[in-house]
Amino acid sequence: MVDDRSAGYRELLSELYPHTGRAWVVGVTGNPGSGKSTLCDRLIQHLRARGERVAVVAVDPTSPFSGGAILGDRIRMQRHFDDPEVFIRSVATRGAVGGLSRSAADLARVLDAWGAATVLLETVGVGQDELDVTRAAHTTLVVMAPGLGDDVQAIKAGILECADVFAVNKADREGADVTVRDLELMLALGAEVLSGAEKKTRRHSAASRAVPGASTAFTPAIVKTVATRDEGIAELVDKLDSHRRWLETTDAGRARRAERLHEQLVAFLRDVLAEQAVSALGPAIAEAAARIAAQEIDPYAACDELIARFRRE
Ligand SMILES: Nc1nc2c(ncn2[C@@H]2O[C@H](COP(=O)(O)OP(=O)(O)OP(=O)(O)O)[C@@H](O)[C@H]2O)c(=O)[nH]1
Ligand SMILES: [Mg+2]
Repeated sequence: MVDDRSAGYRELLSELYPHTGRAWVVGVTGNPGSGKSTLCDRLIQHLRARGERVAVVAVDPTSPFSGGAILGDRIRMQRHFDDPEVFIRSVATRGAVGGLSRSAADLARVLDAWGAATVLLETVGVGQDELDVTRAAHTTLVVMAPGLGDDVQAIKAGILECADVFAVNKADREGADVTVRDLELMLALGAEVLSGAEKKTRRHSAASRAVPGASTAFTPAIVKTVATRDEGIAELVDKLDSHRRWLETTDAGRARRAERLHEQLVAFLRDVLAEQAVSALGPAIAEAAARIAAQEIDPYAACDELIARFRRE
């Protein structure tokens, strides 16, 4: 119901809300084929071993041809399907602006209410959709694999700021150490830039000095894994746990959680407003588009006109 946004889903989410707030949401992202689903399968196994209830939402890019979700994830995580304490679901991205982020955050909430201790959100790639999913997650795991062409250059954009733990998967293959070294270098450079910025803000604000630990950024961990052979997974779980502890026990961690909730609210507001505007304006949007095409009006003025009209509705 929530995934389809059937009538009444928002009321349902509101009713579920008081039962949420306990689950730890982990976003798992990385290039196609890097081993995200196989790693999720292992993570389920390790989390189940400590008695946790686990949920997985695998977000598949909607095929431009069939419009359906690819079911690779189900195959990779098949052996957990008859475990009643494990819930696995594939959802398709819709291509609508903000649609994915909202859906992923909403689904995570439903599973939180169900009692999942951990919710894994698997997404492909590092585009805008994935950054949105990251906003819905407490902890973001970025999966890389050597020899896939997903060298550090390729993931630089955007992901550095949101990666909390890196798994260099397929460590049984050549090139894993190079990938680890590249990542370390990139993180060191990032830390340098960050600490420079921090020094600057500190000079200007006495407040940041007054809050102990307020500027203690989390240093992302890098773990080599072989998902197919269950190697490095215990260490990976360990690193994910330490990020969770950082979120829960430090001022910087708590500030980050608050910031994410704020971002989520803004994203939700944007979605709902856009939805309401589009449905209220109806054919006026197409008319404005036609006028833009005929060079009668520029898109900026058209936008202002539409907003003014929406406000009058
Ligand atoms: N050699 C090796 N192969 C692996 C490892 N982990 C996964 N694979 C294989 O890599 C292929 C892709 O794995 P998936 O888990 O489906 O990767 P994915 O990132 O979920 O893929 P998409 O969801 O399609 O983006 C499968 O054939 C896996 O068996 C590993 O550590 N070493
Ligand atoms: Mg997958």
